[in-house]
Amino acid sequence: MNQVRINEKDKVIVVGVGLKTEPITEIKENLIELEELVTAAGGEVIGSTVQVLPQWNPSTLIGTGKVQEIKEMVQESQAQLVILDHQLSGIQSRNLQEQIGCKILDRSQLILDIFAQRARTYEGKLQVELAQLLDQMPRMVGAWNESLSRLGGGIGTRGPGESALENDRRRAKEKISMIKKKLEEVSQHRAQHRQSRRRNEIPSFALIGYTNSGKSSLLNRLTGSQVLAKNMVFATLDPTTRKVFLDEGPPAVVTDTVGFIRKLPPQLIEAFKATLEESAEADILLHVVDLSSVNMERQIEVVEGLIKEFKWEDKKIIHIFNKVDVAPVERQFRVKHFPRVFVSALTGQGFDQLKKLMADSINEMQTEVELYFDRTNEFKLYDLGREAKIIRKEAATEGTICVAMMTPTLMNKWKEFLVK
Ligand SMILES: Nc1nc2c(ncn2[C@@H]2O[C@H](COP(=O)(O)OP(=O)(O)OP(=O)(O)O)[C@@H](O)[C@H]2O)c(=O)[nH]1
Ligand SMILES: [Mg+2]
Repeated sequence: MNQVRINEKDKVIVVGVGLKTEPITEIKENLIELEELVTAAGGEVIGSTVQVLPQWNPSTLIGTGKVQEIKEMVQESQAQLVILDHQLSGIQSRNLQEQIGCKILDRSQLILDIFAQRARTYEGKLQVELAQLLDQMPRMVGAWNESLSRLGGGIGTRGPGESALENDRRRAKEKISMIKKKLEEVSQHRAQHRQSRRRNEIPSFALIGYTNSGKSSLLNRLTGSQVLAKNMVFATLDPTTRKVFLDEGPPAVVTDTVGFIRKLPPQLIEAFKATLEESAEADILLHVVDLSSVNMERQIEVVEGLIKEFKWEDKKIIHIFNKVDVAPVERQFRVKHFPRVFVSALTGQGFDQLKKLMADSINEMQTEVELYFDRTNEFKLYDLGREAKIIRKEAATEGTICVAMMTPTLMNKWKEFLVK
C-alpha cells in the first residue's frame, strides 16, 4: 500500500490550524508540540505558519491564499514535506499535494510514523500496522500520489487509479482481519499471565500518563529494572510488568505502558487495545505528570479525558508529580489533585512517600482477618506470607493463629483457614 512517510533529515514546514472558536494560544501550543513530534521522527523543522479560519475548507482544509503562501515557502526553502496539525481527508491531502508540490502529512500520520519507527516487538509491529491500515482506509482515493510521482517523490509514489481502488480497499480489509487475528493470539497469551497473577491476587499498579512524563524512569527506580527511558516521545510502546516490593505492603506488580498525547489518533487507540488492557486490569492507576512542563495542566486534561474515554474513572488513581528536581517550586502549589506525591525518578526524591502511598492504597483494599492453621497445615504459612501481609502470628495449642491483611479475593482463596 502506498504511504507518504517522513524520512530521516526531511526538511519540514509545519502548519498550525484552528477555527476561530479555539483559543489561539492552544493552536500555538499544539504547533510547538507538532514541531517536537517532527524532531522525534527524525525530521528538521525549517519553517512554520499558522492559519485561523472561520470554517474548514472542504477541498484543502486551509484557505487558498494560505496554500499559495505555503507553496512559496516550500519553493524557497526546498522543503520535502508539509505537515498540518489537523486531520486531513484523502481528497484534501491529494489536493494539497498537487497544489503545493511536495509530500503532505497530517498530525495522525506523523504520530503513526513515529510509532512505526519505534515498534520493536512482534505485537508492537502488528499493532502499528493495524493502526496504519485503519488510518488509510477512509483516506483512499483514486489516482493517489500520481502528482507526486511526476515530482520524482521516490518511495510510495505510485498509486492505483480509480479502477484499482476497490481492489485496494478489499485487500486492506483482508489484511486488517488477518492482523486482528494474529493480535488476538498474542493478547490471549498475555491474558493467561494476567489470570495467574489474579489467581494469586497480587495487587497491580499501572503507570499511565503523557508521553515523556517519566513513566519508564519511575518503573526502573521502583522495581530496579532497566527498561528504555529516553528523552523522546513514545519511547515505550510495549507493556512491561515488574514486581515491586513495598516495605509496608504485600508484593505487587507495576506495569509500564505506552504514553498518551493530545489528539491521539483513534486508530491507534483501537489498534493498541490489548496494550491498554494491561492498564485497564490494574487495581490502581499511577498517573505520572511532568511537573516541569509548562503544559502540565493541559497534559493532565488530556490524560483525564482518555481515562474517561477508557472508562477508568472508577479506579483508584494516585497522581505522581515527577521531575521535581527541575520544576519551579511554586508549581507544586498549583496542583489540586489528590492523592498525590512529588517525586524525582532521577534523584529518588519522594520515593519513600510514593511507596508508602502505594502500600496504603493496597492496604485500603484489604481488611484484617484471622486465620488458623493446625499442625498439618502450618507449612502453608510460608505461602500466605508471600501473598498477604502478616500482622502477627501466635502459637496456639494445636497450631498457629495468624492475623493478616487480605483482599476479598484472597480471603476467598484462604477461606478454609479463616476464623469467624
Ligand atoms: N530531570 C528529570 N528528568 C527525568 C525525570 N524522570 C524522567 N526524566 C527524563 O525524562 C525523559 C523521559 O523519561 P521516560 O521515563 O522515558 O518517560 P516515559 O513517560 O516513559 O516516556 P514515553 O515512554 O516516551 O511515553 C528522559 O530523558 C528521562 O531521563 C526526573 O525526575 N527528573
Ligand atoms: Mg516509557
